[in-house]
Amino acid sequence: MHLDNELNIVYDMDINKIMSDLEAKHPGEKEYLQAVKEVLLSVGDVYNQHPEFERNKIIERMVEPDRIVTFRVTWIDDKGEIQNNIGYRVQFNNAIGPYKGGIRFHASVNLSILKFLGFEQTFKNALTTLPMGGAKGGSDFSPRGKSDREIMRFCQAFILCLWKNLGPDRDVPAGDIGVGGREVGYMYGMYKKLVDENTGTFTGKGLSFGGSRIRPEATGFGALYFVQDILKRQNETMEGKTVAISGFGNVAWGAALKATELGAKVVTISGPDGYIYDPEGIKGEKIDYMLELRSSGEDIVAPYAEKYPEATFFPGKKPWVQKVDIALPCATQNEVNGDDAKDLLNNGVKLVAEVSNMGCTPEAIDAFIAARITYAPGKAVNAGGVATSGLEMSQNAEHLQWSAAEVDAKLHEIMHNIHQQCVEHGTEPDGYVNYMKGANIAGFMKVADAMMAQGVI
Ligand code: 2IT
Repeated sequence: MHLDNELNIVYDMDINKIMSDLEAKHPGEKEYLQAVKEVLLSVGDVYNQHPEFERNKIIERMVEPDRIVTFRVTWIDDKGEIQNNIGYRVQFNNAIGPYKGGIRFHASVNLSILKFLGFEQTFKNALTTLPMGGAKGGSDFSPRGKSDREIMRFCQAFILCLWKNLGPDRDVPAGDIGVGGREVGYMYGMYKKLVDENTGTFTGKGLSFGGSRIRPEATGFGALYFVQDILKRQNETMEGKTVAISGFGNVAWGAALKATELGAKVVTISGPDGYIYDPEGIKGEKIDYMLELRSSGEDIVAPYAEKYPEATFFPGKKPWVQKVDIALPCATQNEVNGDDAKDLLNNGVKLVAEVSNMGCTPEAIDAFIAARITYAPGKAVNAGGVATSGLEMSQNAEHLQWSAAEVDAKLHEIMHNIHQQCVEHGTEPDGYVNYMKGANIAGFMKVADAMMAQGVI
């Protein structure tokens, strides 16, 4: 509660009221409402110390996207049949820079998911220290089992609907689940054809046309740099730690690569079909094999256990039942629930760092924090991906390409800085660092300050 001297009004953020108003306006959008609630619960105290935020309706303006573009994407499949999908771009907040965030192609994509991702992206991008606003886009198009030509035609049709809303200083998309280098290449190719300009209005591009070195590795590498900083504060290192990773896409690959390089043993990866447990560690050519598995387009990990008989495939199960020191969810939202958290805690897990966006449910987060183990949220841990996208934008703007060492050094510096912001804003009286609170407060304050400075718009 706070007495505002100027207006003599008592302010106190009423989270229940804000949430019920939001729910009435956006019924059933559970991921979006979940992401908003988490941030509001974290920032309540600092919000109440700033009555000017309330007077300017900062929260009410911040929780709604600036703009949503929705469009029908019509394309022709290999059989000559006409297919229809829905496409979206959620331009969430551009207070601190151009809209920036990935594109997701997955059958599960809907507005609730893209709004939660756009909301999270806004704070994540603020944490990177780079001038980028938040956005997210995508389609319910499923790349599973599609031919290369079908993927290309879909990407072209998608951009034909969206290109007018994009631009290097306006909105810069990138990849996410189902969108990697190939899809970015096809989308950028179509975009460039339409605008007839090489301004790099996409990140995650190929190295030969404006892409940044280290961008494919950046999300996983950045996550491990962040985990290294957490461990360093606890006088620990990655050396000898066992690690459970979920997923087997680009993010899981980068995380496995760096964790192994730092001396840890990665014992699991997973897919929609189940998980792989490899007691000898997923290292060397086995990490390269993840890329091969991914490029088959079938979205299954089972073949790993056929190729490497020392490994076991557990159909339909999640990896969180294995005994590990560190869990790195790298697949998708809400992939660690309350029961998974109990399993991890019962097996003595010490650190859970989300590399996926909102990888843990609120019940799982509460369980980790109650047990006083370290939990770090995706918007801090995985920010190295979008940060390196920001570095790609800088390289494009100056018409240069930096060395891998240069990009990696900047990525390191950015991750240190994010870790520092979390510690500064998230350290509790007993010395425990609540990384979720720290990340939410630091990201929120930066966006709120920028919105305040720019007036009521
Ligand atoms: O969730 C994310 O931060 C991303 N998918 C990357 C976004 C980007 O613009 O590089």
